[in-house]
Amino acid sequence: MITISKKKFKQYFESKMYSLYAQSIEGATNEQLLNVLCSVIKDIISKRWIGTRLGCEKEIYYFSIEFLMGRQLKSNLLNLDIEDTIRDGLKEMGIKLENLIEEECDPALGNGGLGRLAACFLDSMASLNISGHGYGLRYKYGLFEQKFVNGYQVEVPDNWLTQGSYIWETVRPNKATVVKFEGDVYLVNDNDRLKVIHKNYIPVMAMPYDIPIIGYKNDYINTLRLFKSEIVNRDFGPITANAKNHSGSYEDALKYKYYTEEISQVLYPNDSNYAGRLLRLKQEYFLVSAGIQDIIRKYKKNKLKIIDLSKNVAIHINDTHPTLCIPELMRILLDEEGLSWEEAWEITKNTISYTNHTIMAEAMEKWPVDMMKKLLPRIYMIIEEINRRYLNDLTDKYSDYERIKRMSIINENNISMANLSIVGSHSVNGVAYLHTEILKNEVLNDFYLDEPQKFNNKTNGIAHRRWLISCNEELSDYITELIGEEWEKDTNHLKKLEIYKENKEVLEKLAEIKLNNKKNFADFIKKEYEIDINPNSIYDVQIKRLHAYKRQLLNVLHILHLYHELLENPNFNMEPRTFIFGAKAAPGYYLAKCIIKLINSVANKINNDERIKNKIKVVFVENYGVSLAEKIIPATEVSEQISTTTKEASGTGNMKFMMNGAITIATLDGANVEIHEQVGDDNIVIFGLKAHQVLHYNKYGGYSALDLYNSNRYIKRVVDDLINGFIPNMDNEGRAIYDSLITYNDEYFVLRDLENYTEAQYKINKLYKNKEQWNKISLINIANSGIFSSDRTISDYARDIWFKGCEINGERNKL
Ligand code: 26W
Repeated sequence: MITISKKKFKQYFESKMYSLYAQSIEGATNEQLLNVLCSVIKDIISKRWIGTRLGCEKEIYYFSIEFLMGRQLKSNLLNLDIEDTIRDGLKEMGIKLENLIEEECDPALGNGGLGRLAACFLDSMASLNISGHGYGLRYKYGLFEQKFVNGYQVEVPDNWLTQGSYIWETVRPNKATVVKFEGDVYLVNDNDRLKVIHKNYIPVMAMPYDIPIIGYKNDYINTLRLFKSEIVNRDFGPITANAKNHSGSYEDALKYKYYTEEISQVLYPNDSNYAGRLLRLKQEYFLVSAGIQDIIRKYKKNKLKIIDLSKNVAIHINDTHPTLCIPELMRILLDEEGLSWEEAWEITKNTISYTNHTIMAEAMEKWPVDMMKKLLPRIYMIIEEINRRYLNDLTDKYSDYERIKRMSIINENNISMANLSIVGSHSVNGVAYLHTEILKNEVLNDFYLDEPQKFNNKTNGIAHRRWLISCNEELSDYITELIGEEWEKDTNHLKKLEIYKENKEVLEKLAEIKLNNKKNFADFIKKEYEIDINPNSIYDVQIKRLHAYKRQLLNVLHILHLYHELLENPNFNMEPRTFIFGAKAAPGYYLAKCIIKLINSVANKINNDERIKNKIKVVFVENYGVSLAEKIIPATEVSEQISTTTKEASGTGNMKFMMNGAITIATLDGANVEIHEQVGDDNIVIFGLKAHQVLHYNKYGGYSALDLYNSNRYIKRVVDDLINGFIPNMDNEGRAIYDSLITYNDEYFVLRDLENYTEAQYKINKLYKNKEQWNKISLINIANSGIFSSDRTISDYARDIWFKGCEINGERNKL
């Protein structure tokens, strides 16, 4: 077991202080102290990190263009089980661990759900002793920093590598590879075999930076390898023989430098809107080629036969962004390993598996044929051949030309990355039961009917070590006091908490812990925003990316309704409530930015309106991300999961709130359906259109927002607020939102669900009045949240996808 005595730690710390900064601890900045601490921990784990590599079982490689890792110090100390030793050691040197934890940067290398899920999955794979590694990009700039200026979102570049490097990374120059872009491809006959020559390409070096992924108290350390794009700065021999020769002019050299470095420069801030930018395609191929080459290099070093690749390696693509893994693996197996097409295709399909995270049409990646052909000539040739052979198979089986056209990978000069992902994978999974059913019966029905065996569901999960044990220590310690510590390694044990659901003392203690977390958060809000929130009010929270389908608009229209009710009748019976929002909008998403302005304008008006005596407060926290979520979620009582049913594939915030004892108000969308299944009708508040109703409206129409507006005065009242000046300085934005509802007929049924949502919120208000009942519901949600640990999710992926068919008497076979 990796461990260290307090005495040893202090010695290491002092000597590291001198070696890094040639100064003593006295007078050191928190940044310096943090760097020293992290560097001591890296030393402690380094031997074990290398050790974990040797002689392991099947290697899992998780490709994702986003990893939203959050801060690492606290979770590394937890997983190494040395937190108390380090805290006490630092204390004796006059240093507060909490200050260093707050000092650490929060690498925002992701947009939202998809990126955070990838991070939770890495934590679970390491904690389950699965040799699972991440491949991603080391963006110089992560997701923009959000500032509110006069209620408007303003984006500021996220210059997170202030010190030029990231404390937890280790650069691996000797593992660098070259990725080839553009150029021309020739097929030449080389003694009756076709040889592929790629000439005049632009070589870009992929420099690997490794971050340790430490398992939970199991001495198991995996790797997240992030690639940075650079000029090829050394001779890679034959690999770069046919590269485009540069005239060597300064301009040329500069142009080449920019061409290479811009690739891993910045994360695209779109959360579900395919922009089709050439640079994004370069990013996707750069990640894929660097990763696949790295896998094959390591694989061959282990003297394993390439023909057995799929027995020893599993490659998982996180949505379609890394889908070029399929033609890239084919390229290497064909052009470098000399396998036949059939052999190469069999291996590729059996090695790669794909997860779909959204049904939103605007999120579907469709790359123009010309763009692909010019940037990646060899890859395009292979995609074309994959499609030709696939269409052959289909035309042999089916005569429905329209259907075959829909299933084609290349269509109207666009390459459907979703279709390619399905055709080139042995497994296709959705991220929640309802989502997977919609994929099978609606969005991907053609493929499901053709190859049903590929489709399976893997309901998302969350790393409970970060989202409960680490961010809510008081609750976590009390749970262990009540039911023992087994739950920490197996969250199914949380179910044992149900025996306390009638235990007054336990329920009161839970309420006390929640109140403490609320007070801590109130202090944070006071310090950060000078806003006073009442810890005895209901903390009602909606934190997620700003998107019309997530319906932050429904939430704020309900707040406006309550506001009017209070203005009309100050004794309107409602428990004081604090509405907390956190959300970034993609910079080019105008309607989302209008809704941010609306929420801030409503907050400004309500928070300064004496007449309502603080019965309602609205707080929009700036720059929402992982670290803020870790502060807000433990203090939350009402979890807002109000997306238009069928639109939210799963959601994972919903699971984090449940595990921290919040009560969910939800539509039966995504994983809300499975949360409802776990807790039952009495322990969640459900409202809104059901999936079949939304699907029916979308197919056959019949919804008129205008009719609702004209027939319901409450709806009319709050919709008119958007344009009648009731909310100050909301001119264009109010009009734009009004038009999205009335003129463009409310695509996400906000007005259709408003009345039902208001009733549901009234039910929450009533439930809250009965403290004991509320606390009982809170306990039942915690007790039934075990299934939503990403350890369960990853066990499902391992059993059904990655290790499928390589069990020996139930045990995963060791290589
Ligand atoms: C091409 C632009 C783009 C970028 C990101 C398109 C789509 C995405 C992601 C797939 C969007 C995303 O994060 N989806 C979310 O994935 C979560 C993890 O599975 C789910 O819980 C959320 O419901 C889903 O919206």
